[in-house]
Amino acid sequence: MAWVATAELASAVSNAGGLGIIAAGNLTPSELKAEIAKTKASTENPFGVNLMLLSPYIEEQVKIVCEERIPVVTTGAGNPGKYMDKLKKAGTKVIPVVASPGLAKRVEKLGADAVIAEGMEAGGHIGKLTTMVLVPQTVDAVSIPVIAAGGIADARGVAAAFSLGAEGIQIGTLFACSRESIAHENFKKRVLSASSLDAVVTGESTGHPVRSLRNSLTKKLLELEAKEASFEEFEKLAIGGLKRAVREGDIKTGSVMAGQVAGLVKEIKPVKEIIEEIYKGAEKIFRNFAEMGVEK
Ligand code: TUI
Repeated sequence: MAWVATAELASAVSNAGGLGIIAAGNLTPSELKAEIAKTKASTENPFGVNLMLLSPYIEEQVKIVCEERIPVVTTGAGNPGKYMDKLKKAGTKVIPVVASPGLAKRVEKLGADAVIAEGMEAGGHIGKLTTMVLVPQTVDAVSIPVIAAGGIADARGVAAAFSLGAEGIQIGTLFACSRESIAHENFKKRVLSASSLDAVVTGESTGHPVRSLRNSLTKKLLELEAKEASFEEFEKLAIGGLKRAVREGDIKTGSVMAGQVAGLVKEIKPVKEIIEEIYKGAEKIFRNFAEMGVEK
């Protein structure tokens, strides 16, 4: 979650018993180093870094996570094969985000320690499959642990993910709206007021589909796509959109990236409360299943 998953959010998640993740996004090497230092100062627990493989600074970012001995790296928006050896040699566990069981198989062969199977319910850059079909097919395709993502914002989603064979879950949209998230208040309010149908997909025709909340930007982008406008014209509108929404609070012309679970997010809560509530709720669901004689 570029511009959202900062030291503040990552350390809050790690302090509350999750594995907080800093989004390297398009951060410059010095900005990433500063974010890692800030997180180290705010938690004694492990945390990870997400590398967005289309970043112009990706080579330097890989070098930094190796030097800083970051224990877990997740990757997004591509195949991390090229960086796998370097990361593994530094002792880093590599967990690529995959959008298909086929890519999960390929990264397992390359040495991935686990995969995050992210369904197209998720916000931001997405694949084509839903969590419901992607997770069990990925579980069947690989021997490494599968972490489910996309469409999870409460205990029911967690229980569903574990029922599909996942061994962990990743949460985005809900944490973006947590108290500790530094996302602009306008961004959080927009997510809170959204219904699930507001999370629309643009960029399908450019090969980089992105899910974000309906606004004047998505309207213009969809119009351009319908007109088969050039990639350059499309990019001109989209570029810098996430930062505009998240940091400047421009939720009209900015890109309010959020998943379909936006419709489930109703309140801004501290991270600790979110994690405790989800954990207790999932335990209760599985206790009920056990009492009914249903084995997981
Ligand atoms: O990466 C994300 N979410 C993102 S990245 C991002 S920045 C961006 N903006 C516009 C276009 C492209 C990037 C905003 N949100 N989530 C993880 C994720 N990875 N979701 C889907 C994928 C993915 C998709 C296809 C990973 C691999 C893949 O296949 C690549 C291949 O080589 O087969």
